[in-house]
Amino acid sequence: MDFKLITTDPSGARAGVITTDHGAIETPIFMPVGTVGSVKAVTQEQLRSDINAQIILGNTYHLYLRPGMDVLRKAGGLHRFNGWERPILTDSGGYQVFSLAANRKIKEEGVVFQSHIDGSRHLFTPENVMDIQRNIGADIIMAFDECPPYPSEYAYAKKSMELTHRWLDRCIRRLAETDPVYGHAQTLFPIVQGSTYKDLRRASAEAIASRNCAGNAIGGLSVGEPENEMYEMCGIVTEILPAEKPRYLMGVGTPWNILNNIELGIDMFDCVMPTRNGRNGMLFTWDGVVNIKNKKWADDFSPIDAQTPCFASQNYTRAYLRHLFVAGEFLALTLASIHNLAFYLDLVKTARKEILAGTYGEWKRRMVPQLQTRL
Ligand code: PRF
Repeated sequence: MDFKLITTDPSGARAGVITTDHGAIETPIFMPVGTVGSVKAVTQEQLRSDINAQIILGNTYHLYLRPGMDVLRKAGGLHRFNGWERPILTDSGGYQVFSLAANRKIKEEGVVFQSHIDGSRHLFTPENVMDIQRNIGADIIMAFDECPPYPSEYAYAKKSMELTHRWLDRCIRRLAETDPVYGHAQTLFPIVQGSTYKDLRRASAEAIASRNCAGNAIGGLSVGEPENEMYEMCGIVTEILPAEKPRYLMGVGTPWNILNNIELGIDMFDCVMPTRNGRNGMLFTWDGVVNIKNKKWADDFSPIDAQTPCFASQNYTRAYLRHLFVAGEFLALTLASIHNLAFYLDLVKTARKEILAGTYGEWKRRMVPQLQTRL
């Protein structure tokens, strides 16, 4: 993997290009979440041509439990299995195992947990999570970390962060001892933790930077803390992480969260919000947030969002989409997901243009209140 930082705007926002063996990614970028290897309700063709996704996410935790490593190996890896030929990033399970699994026990060795699907018992260690991600075959793979809940006591947050750092060294060692299964390169991103404590965030960012990996991630944010604390922690960390490497803020967030964090020097984002909230009738547009189930849209024959350059956004009316939701039609889930993802991709693409023009800060200050409007 290679990262070229093209420019840093006066505001601090960055534009760059990540190159992987499955193609290039223009940053800042939003990565649609395909937890089980599928971006819910959306086909690969729609992801490519309507949404213009450049990279999608998969989850180690889910893919390991189902379909399992045997099927993924036989398929030739996730790219072959789901037919997505562009880059893929897999999260390590270091978040899902804490948010989804039952009866989990954290030990130095790893995490013992019970599957949320059938209750079966499993052990994740830094070593086997690297092996699993080798078998899935994503281009970018994440270190095995612990994401402490918010709020966490200082002492717990510190112990947890130190464990994440020890686990990182075991991830790095395991990757050095093993080869990619499918021929293409796989790049490890370590994850900064430290909860909402400034000194821990600084210590973690320094520890992560010292491992000299090709890209770095920030975890443990957007877990219930106030937004201003997320921005404060993110700002502390991006000042320490090396400028010449991509920075990925995990699981964030709303359109305005993304714009504010881009200004803090973040290059990559993922979040279930455009798809999950979309399936619930929440639409993100350039004019603000729409609850499409609301009666007020019943006879609104304007496009979902005339400004988002996607077929669904421009050719389906708010009235029709509301009708589909009210009638419980499956197409509602697909159109809402396509629109929201196309909007998120258009948002970061437009941000990139503003960064390249050197006008990002001013543009962002205008856009944030507009995007937050409840229509
Ligand atoms: N760690 C990992 N994945 C994550 C997170 C984390 O802290 C978050 C936190 N927002 C989302 N996804 N491994």
